[in-house]
Amino acid sequence: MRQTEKIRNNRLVQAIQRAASVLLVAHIAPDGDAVGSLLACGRVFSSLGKQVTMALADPVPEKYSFLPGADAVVDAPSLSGRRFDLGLALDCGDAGRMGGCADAYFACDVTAQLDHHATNPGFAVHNEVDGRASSTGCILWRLMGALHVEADAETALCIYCAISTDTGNFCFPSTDEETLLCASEMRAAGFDLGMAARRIHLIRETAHVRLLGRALATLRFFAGGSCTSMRLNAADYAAAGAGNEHCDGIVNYGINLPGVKMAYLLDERPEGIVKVSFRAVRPYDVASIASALGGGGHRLAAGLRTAGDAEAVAAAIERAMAAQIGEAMA
Ligand SMILES: [Mn+2]
Repeated sequence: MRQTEKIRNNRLVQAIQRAASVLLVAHIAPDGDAVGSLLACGRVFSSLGKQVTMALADPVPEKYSFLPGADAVVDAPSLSGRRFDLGLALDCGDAGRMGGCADAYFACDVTAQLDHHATNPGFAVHNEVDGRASSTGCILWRLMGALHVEADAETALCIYCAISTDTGNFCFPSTDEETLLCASEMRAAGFDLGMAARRIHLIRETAHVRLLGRALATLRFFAGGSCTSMRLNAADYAAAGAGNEHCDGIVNYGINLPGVKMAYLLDERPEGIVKVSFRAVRPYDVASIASALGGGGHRLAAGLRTAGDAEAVAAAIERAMAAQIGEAMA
């Protein structure tokens, strides 16, 4: 069994040990890794006797509000005029990701960060950045090793949230041996996995499920069954009682089907805006299809917003997808 990678930055550990007051910040539009790492780090530093302030520029999302300490997170305006020995940023790929908390962070006597975005420019004095780590939660776990702090059940729950969300519930290829070792140690600390997994990974908002039902009713196969389309419009949102945020993830139902290589979800929004989400599996490439129509993204996940006619956009997408399938067959 491979040893956990150690924190390579001894000066970071010393800076933490010296600090009496610490400001912890994670990124805007916080996800499970941001919230989980922030709350776990807060508990670890509190256990070391430090004065801890946890801040987020945006509120903790409702689905993570059950995590221990979520109600102690403060907003950016409440930091004005306060000073801290150490500012530690978590899961922020660049300083702008701190949003309104950046000013208070850079006003700290010493700055540090834990992150796993390969493009991180190293904006802190002490940077612990590893682009190969599956989550910031895993890097925090390394730091806990360096600080000789063991996870209690509450800290373990927060780290489980961080690592399970950033790995797509341990499905993404970033789920390495270290991730599973970390998960194993968290499991042993005794948090309620069944409850946490249900809250974080299984429960969906009712409006989302109703909207999903309407999208699935439009599911159509083309290009010999290797591509799918789904459609939504303003009437679907109204019938489902759904808002824009309830569309998240619906396109995945179109790609996660046997034999399907590419999928898109076309969403006719009010004011004549057409929103399209694309998904592909290797070696197909939806980024090129999206960008040809004015959108962008990654090869396997891309998006598009256009004022174009919905039928013309759909026809262009299906031609481009069918062409890619045809090339691959040739
Ligand atoms: Mn992350």
